Amino acid sequence: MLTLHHLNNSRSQKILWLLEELKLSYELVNYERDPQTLMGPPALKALHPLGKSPVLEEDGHLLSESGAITEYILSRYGRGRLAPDPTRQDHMRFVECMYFAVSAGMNPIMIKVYARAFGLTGAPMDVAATGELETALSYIEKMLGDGEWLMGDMFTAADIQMSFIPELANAIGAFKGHTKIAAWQKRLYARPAFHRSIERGGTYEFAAPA
Ligand SMILES: N[C@@H](CCC(=O)N[C@@H](CS)C(=O)NCC(=O)O)C(=O)O
Repeated sequence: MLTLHHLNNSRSQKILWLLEELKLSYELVNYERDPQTLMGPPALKALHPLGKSPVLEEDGHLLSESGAITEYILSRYGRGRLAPDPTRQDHMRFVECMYFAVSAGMNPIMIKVYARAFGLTGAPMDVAATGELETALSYIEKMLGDGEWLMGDMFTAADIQMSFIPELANAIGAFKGHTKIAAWQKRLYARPAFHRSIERGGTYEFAAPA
């Protein structure tokens, strides 16, 4: 049995959504952010040395890192769903998206979050991160092109993973004018599995089309 250790208003929502898209059976353990500090509770640190969510548990084994969890779920339970076949040319882009979503796409956001937390808004590193974030968002916009999803007409786990970037960019006031991303978000939030993930996990405040 799979168990997802889920923190409210976090990227753990993507895993919940993925589990719902694949219609897998799983248990959910909910953790709440501290309303003042927004940090996860001590129970998350007691669960795993990194103290972050998501954590996936299966038969007593723990897996952290949303990208790794997504890859594990797809390879173990996906049966070819939500990913282009590796022999297809666009599999290359799929893999790129999966890594971009947790690295180059997220890095400038985290720099800006820390800059704000430590009173460094407007400092050179914050300004540089603003530029990098704009580049990342423009790249997502370019990948979407005139397609419905990142892989054109095929909805994949890359759409789920990547959706967190504009959500967070919006949450820190750094999203404006990317109309293709905004239209894509509307399609994402219309998916029944997304709604099931909200019903199961509770409020998800980042789900606001920018
Ligand atoms: N690289 C990790 C990052 C995990 C992470 O930072 N999770 C945040 C929520 S989005 C968290 O648990 N924050 C609570 C805390 O730091 O106390 C992943 O992709 O899973």
